[in-house]
Amino acid sequence: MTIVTPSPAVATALAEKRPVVALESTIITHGMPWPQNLEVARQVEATVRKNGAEPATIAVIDGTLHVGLTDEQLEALAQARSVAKLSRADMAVCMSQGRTGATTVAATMIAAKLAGISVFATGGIGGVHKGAENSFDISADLQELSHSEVTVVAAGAKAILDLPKTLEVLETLGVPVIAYGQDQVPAFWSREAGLRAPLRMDTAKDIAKAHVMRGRLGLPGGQLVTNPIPQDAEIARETLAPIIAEATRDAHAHGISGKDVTPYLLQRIFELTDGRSLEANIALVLNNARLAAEIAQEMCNIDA
Ligand code: PSU
Ligand code: MN
Repeated sequence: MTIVTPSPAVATALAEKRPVVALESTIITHGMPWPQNLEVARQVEATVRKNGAEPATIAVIDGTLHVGLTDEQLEALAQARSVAKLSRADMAVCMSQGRTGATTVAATMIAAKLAGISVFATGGIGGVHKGAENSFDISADLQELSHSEVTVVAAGAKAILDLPKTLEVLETLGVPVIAYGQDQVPAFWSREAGLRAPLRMDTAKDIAKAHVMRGRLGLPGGQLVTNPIPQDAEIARETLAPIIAEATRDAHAHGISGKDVTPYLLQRIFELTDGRSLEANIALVLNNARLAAEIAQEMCNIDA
């Protein structure tokens, strides 16, 4: 473990085989506005702790791949103006040049695996964008789910994506997509996407057992657990559909492409919903942190 630098608390938890939950940092730098981003990052860590696991927020700071950040590091990231957004393709370059970058789902999975962390909580994963048949815009998160042995807890793929195509790609890549406690896949801000989930599980223990079994089979890659947003925080699909369409049109009109697409859409939807999308985003992230902590605990029970 030389290429990753765990914080003292994370190193101790891992050495004692206690549950640890990895957390990404792109959601802090590119997914939410200041100062809510810092508040949420702290709340997510507190939620993981309250539910019996050690949080490990991951980021590259001055070339070092940190697994577990101090509060000062968290605050500096949250306030920073132009932090790089790191996926699988950019991590090594950022580190070799001694720079600072926030990790997406893909990069966080890579770091978690290197550190020996099996469970990761986030908001939504990247996926196949609407119009991908022309733009070819498919997040590296999907491929990473088929590479790195980490169970990722998300509230579904963001509703700004083409959800049916995202599910098809995950199926092609051999990634188990598990809906937690319901038959349908959730769609981030809404509980239901109108699509049946390939797999359903109702307990953290079942999810942990499936992760361990996948390892025993020697299959590379992790699992995607889609956890529906709490009922009282959801925004109806019908309400969001025209807003997403407008945000997507704006992105086209402004020539937004590549890495900038997801942050642009999230910010635009935040504006168009007068901040309601952010409230929902916060509720679902905390909900995912809770479930991830439970799964991490169950995995420790199995390993013992
Ligand atoms: N979920 C959010 N906000 C975000 C993201 C997810 O609520 O900003 C980030 C994640 O880090 C995810 C990334 O990995 O967006 C996907 O970006 P892209 O589509 O460019 O791969
Ligand atoms: Mn993309």
